[in-house]
Amino acid sequence: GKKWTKVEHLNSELKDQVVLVRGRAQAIRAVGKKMAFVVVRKRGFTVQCVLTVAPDLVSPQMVKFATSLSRESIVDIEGVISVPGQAITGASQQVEIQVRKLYCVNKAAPTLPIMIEDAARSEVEIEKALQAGEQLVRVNQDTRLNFRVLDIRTPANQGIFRIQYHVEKIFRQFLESEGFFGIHTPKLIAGSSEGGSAVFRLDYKGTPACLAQSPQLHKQMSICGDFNRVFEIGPVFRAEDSFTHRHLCEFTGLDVEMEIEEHYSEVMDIVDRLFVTIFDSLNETCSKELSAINKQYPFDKLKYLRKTLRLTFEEGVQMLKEAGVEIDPLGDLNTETERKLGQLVLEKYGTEFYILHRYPLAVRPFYTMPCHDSPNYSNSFDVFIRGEEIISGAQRVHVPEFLVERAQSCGIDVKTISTYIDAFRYGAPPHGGFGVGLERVVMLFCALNNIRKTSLFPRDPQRIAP
Ligand code: ATP
Ligand code: AMO
Repeated sequence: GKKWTKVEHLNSELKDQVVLVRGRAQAIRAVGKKMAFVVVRKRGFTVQCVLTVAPDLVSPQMVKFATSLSRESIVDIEGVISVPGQAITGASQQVEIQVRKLYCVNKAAPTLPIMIEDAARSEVEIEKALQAGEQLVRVNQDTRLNFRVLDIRTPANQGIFRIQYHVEKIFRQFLESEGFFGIHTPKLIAGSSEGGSAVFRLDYKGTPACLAQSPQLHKQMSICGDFNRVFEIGPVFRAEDSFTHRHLCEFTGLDVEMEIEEHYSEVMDIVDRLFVTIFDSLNETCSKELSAINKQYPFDKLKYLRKTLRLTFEEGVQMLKEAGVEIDPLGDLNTETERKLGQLVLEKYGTEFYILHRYPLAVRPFYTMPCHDSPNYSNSFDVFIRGEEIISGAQRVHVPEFLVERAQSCGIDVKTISTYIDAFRYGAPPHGGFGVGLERVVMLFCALNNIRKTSLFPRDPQRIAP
C-alpha cells in the first residue's frame, strides 16, 4: 500500500523527503501561469503546497488544473518537503511541499455557504482584516449551525469535539478505577423524573409517556438492585422554553450513583478527584486541541486547586451579602448571583472551580435528603466552573414512606413514579450521586460563550436540524 503522512506530522525533519498526503484544498492561489499555491488541510492542520512548472516538478497543464479546483475538494498530493527561509503565515505547518503530482479524489461544489478560512478567524483577526479593507464574510452562529458539516471543519471545532471525547474518556477511566461500572437506563419513561415541567411528552402505544429528563430514577433503582457504584453516559431531554446560552433541549449527561457509608461528602470526594483528574489530563494531553481553540476563541487557562474548595450555601450567601448582594437565604441562586459568587470565590480563594453544598431543601428535587441537623437545608450540592453550574448532586431519600411524603409535598403525582417508590420497599442502602452536563463542562473549561459551540448538532427550542 501507499505510505501516507499526516499533515500535522509534516516538519523540517522530513526535509528533502518525498511525502504523500491527502486533504482538502482549502485555498488556491495562482501566480501567473507557471506557479500556484494550494493550502491543504487535514484535521484542522494545514500545509502550503507549491506547484512550479519545471521538468522534475509539474507541467503547465497541472498548474492550470490546480487553479481550477473548487475549494474543499479532496486532493492527493505527492511532493518533496522544503523549508522556506521565512515563517509561513497561511498554514499551520512550517514546511512546504514542492508538488510533483496532484490528484483530485472528489470535488466540492464550486460555491460554498461557509468559507473555512473566514469561519476559523478570531474576533480580533476579523476586526483587523476588515480594517485592512479585506473582503470577508463574518459567519454568524446560525449560519454555522445551518451548515454544521462545513463549520466543524475549522481547527477550533476539530479541537472542541476531541476535547469533549477526552472528558468522556477520563470520566469513564477514573470511575472504573474507583470500582464503578457503566449502565444504560431507558430513555422512554412513564413520567417526569425531575418533577419539572420541562419534559417532552409522547404517546407510547396509547399510554402517555416522556423522554427521560435524567436517568435519576433508574440509576437509583440500580443501587436498590445492589449495583453499589454505577455511572451512565447518555442523552438527556429537556423541553426548555427559554432560549439561553447554556440550555439545550438534548444534551449528554454524565451520571453517577453510589452507596454512601457515612456522609454525602463521599460523593463530593468523587467529584473532587474526578474533575482534578479530568482537568489535569486535558492540560497534559490535549495541548494541540486547546491551542487550536484558543487561537479562535482566546481564553485563560482554568484556575483550580489540587483539593477542590467546598463552601456551604450559607457561606455563599454571606459572601454575597458582604459584597452588597442580598438574596433569600432559603431561595436559589440565579444566573447573575451564581456569576457574582464565582467572581468573589476567585478573588478570595483563587479558584474558578468549586463546590457549593447544603442547598436549601425547598429549591431541590423531591428525592433530595434533608440535612439531619436542619430541615431547611439538604445534603446536596452544585458545582461551578467560572461561575456557571456544571453539576447537581445529592444524597437521596432511601426510606419509602418519607419519599412518598417528599414527592407529595413537591406536588408530584406519586402514581406516575410508583415503581420507583416500590424499589425502596425491599431494603435500600443510603446512597447519592450527581449529574454532569458534558457540553457545559467543555464550554466552561474553554470559556466559550455558547453551549451550541460544544454540541455537535445542537437541539434548542428553535432548532431540530440539521
Ligand atoms: P437545574 O436547575 O436543572 O440543575 P440548570 O443549570 O439548567 O439545571 P436551571 O434551574 O435551569 O438550572 O437554572 C438555574 C438558575 O438559572 C435558576 O435559578 C434561574 O434563575 C436561572 N435561569 C434559568 N433559565 C434562565 C433564563 N432563561 N434566563 C435567565 N436565568 C435563567
Ligand atoms: P440537573 O437538572 O441539575 O440535575 O442536571 C444536571 C446537569 O445537567 C446539565 N444541564 C443541562 N445542560 C444543557 N442543557 C440543559 N437544558 C441542561 N439542564 C441541565 C447541567 C446540570 O448541572 N438528576 C439530577 C442530577 C443528580 O442529582 O444526580 C439532575 O438531572 O450541567
